Amino acid sequence: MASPTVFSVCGMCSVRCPIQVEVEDGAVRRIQGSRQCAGIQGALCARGAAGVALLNDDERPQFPMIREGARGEGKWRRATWDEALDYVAERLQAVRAKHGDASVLLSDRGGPFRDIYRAFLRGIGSPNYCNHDSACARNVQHAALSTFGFGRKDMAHDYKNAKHVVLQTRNIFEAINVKEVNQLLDGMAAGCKLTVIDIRATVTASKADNFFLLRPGTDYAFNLAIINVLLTSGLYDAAFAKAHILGLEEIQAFILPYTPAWAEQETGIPAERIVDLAEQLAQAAPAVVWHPGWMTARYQDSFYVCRTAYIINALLGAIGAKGGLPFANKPKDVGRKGLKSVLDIYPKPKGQRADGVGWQEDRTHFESGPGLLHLAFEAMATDKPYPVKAYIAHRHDPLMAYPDPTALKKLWDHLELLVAVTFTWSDTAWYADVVLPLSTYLERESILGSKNGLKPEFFVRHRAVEPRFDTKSEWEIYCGLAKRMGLDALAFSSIEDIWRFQLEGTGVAPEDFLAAGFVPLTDKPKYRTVEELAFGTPSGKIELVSSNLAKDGLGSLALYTSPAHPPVGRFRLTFGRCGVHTQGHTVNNPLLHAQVPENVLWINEDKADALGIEDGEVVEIIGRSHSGRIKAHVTPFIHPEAVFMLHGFGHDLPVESRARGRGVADQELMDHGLENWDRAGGGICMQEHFVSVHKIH
Ligand SMILES: Nc1nc2c(c(=O)[nH]1)N[C@H]1C(S)=C(S)[C@@H](COP(=O)(O)OP(=O)(O)OC[C@H]3O[C@@H](n4cnc5c(=O)[nH]c(N)nc54)[C@H](O)[C@@H]3O)O[C@H]1N2
Ligand SMILES: Nc1nc2c(c(=O)[nH]1)N[C@H]1C(S)=C(S)[C@@H](COP(=O)(O)OP(=O)(O)OC[C@H]3O[C@@H](n4cnc5c(=O)[nH]c(N)nc54)[C@H](O)[C@@H]3O)O[C@H]1N2
Ligand code: SF4
Ligand SMILES: [Mo]
Repeated sequence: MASPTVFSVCGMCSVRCPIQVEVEDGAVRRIQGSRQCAGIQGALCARGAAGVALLNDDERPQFPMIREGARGEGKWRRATWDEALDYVAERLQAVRAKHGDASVLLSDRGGPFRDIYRAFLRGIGSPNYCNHDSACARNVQHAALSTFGFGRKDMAHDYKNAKHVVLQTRNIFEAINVKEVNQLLDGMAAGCKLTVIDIRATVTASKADNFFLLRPGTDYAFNLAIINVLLTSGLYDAAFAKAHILGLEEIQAFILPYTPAWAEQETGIPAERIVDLAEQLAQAAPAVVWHPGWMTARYQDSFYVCRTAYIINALLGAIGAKGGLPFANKPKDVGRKGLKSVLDIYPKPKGQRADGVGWQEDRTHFESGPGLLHLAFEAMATDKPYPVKAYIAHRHDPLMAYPDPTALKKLWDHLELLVAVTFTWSDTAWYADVVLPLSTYLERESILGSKNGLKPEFFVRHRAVEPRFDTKSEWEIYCGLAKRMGLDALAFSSIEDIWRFQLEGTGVAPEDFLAAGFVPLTDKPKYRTVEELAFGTPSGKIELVSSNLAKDGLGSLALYTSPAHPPVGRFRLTFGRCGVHTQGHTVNNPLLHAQVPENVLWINEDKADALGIEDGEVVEIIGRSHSGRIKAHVTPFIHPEAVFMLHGFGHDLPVESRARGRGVADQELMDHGLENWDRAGGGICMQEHFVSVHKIH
């Protein structure tokens, strides 16, 4: 019997805020942010509050389903769990026998609960785990690795103590992480300045001290000019640079042509404003956060935008600084033992990855852990370096999350097995051979997670109520498959057994999570000094000049190439998020749908005028082979070269009555987009597409 208040974590997006769920007679009455968490204090975003609507929604997969008709036709056979798991296990075994263990691919959305299915994949003997990140933050991650030798999450953003925060391609008050939003608001209340660099005026921009509306795709020019000013005017932290930075002289020579006056031509931002920003930052240093960006799968040079952002932080001495980018602590950094990893039940498979990451020429500088999914998709069609014939999309909807779904389906048609594990319908689930329906986050528990930070912690998702339908938790699904496939060491029969396995030697017990859902591993935030830390680069320093990049024939900073202006009559297609939806998977949620039922097309008022388009009018947007109808949002607050729409709309599944036929899907307007990716950072270049907009006569 569940207790009246269950402490758990939200599952409406990938942030996983701590929550408390009030349960009455086996039903969820109310969800609020955890009152036990100082950074949350009861707060949730709108999506978190709409969790009850997800739970109560009947328009989600309710039982396992096996495809009967053609892929995507929507003819399903209802199956029992035994049938569905037997079916998947048998098909996986058949594919392994025919094409080898490595022919099985699994992709997900990353996160702290993935060890259970990664262990499953390892048990099978496949190295082909990928996450979603080549369509999200791979460029930032690789920029961090090349500059510091560790990942982007190994540093925190200390908004609360910052004196100046720069958000570039980052709309923090609409693309939300509740704790971060609260910290930034606290920081701003204490006098922190906010600078926003965007192509349109967002909610975040409306709160900025400095707002730069620049030409789409010219951020690299902007950043090079900032570096130019910092170095040529001696505004950088010379002592920090001497102690910790490698390659300053080379960069000093490289940036000489990239003056603010030059950048003005590119970005449209007056040179004196760029100089002024550099001066403001130098005054606030080292308590400065120049955000390196999050959704950075946008341009050919996005990797270098992220790298220059990190370089600017380094030049200001903000790396490792209080109020800057302090180092995130792992359990061992605060003298505690970390969780025992379920992943390590099986050794890392020895074979090479199908996406070529880590071994193929030009791909050695990429991080092999989550690989580059679009390249694994390519292998499905080419059978190079070897066949990929079974694919499990776990918490992943690549038909929405990658460009050009028509092309992607063709690649998937080479698969002998396509499985989707999900709690909402998605284009991918609809196209799958088997749908394994996951319980919503309120109806399932997870393995324990570990969060690094100034105060590292362990946390858990507790089951608040029993599943309304015939759905299961991840651990039940993968342990069930493991049992059927002879992977006995992974065939746990209860979640408590898994928790006890993970907690071995940590001094923490499963019961310790009941009171708050998380267990902090230290009382106070711990700031480690930069002197205490070895950078993971080959030189042990912050590498402005990177030997790893050079090995793959890449520049440490690329020569600047001006992004194309849209051809006459066309616009650069740009996209982003709003505060009340998560990607594409909440648009059919009754409460959230009521808030924002469809996306609209932001278009600059002068351009709209010239096309005779009025605010609110339905217009046609045309890509190379797809088009759609969408309401125009005519505004002065977007750069004239761009049109902008929210991502995640334009659903057409018959099982989603609310979302169906509302708005336009941006990914469909990105023909050949799977082939356009950044060789330096690995990210897809999703904003290198042009569209035309027409009045409907
Ligand atoms: N509410 C909500 N919050 C979310 C999510 C969600 O779906 N909904 N998703 C989460 C995820 S997975 C991610 S990755 C993050 C994404 O977080 P963000 O990256 O902050 O969010 P986006 O809205 O994708 O993009 C940020 C801004 O980039 C701007 N932009 C577009 N092109 C350019 C350009 O050329 N230059 C500059 N300077 N700006 C440009 C857009 O106008 C937009 O305002 O949000 C997370 N938080
Ligand atoms: N054109 C375009 N493409 C984009 C973006 C864009 O802005 N424009 N944004 C990119 C970004 S930043 C990202 S992060 C990706 C996101 O891409 P995805 O990760 O594919 O997006 P989601 O909608 O969050 O989740 C996909 C599916 O997983 C299910 N799901 C959600 N939570 C869970 C869970 O805990 N377990 C399981 N098993 N299933 C779950 C959802 O119901 C949904 O069906 O898309 C990227 N692609
Ligand atoms: S940011 Fe919102 S949706 Fe995401 S975990 Fe937190 S409350 Fe849930
Ligand atoms: Mo993302």
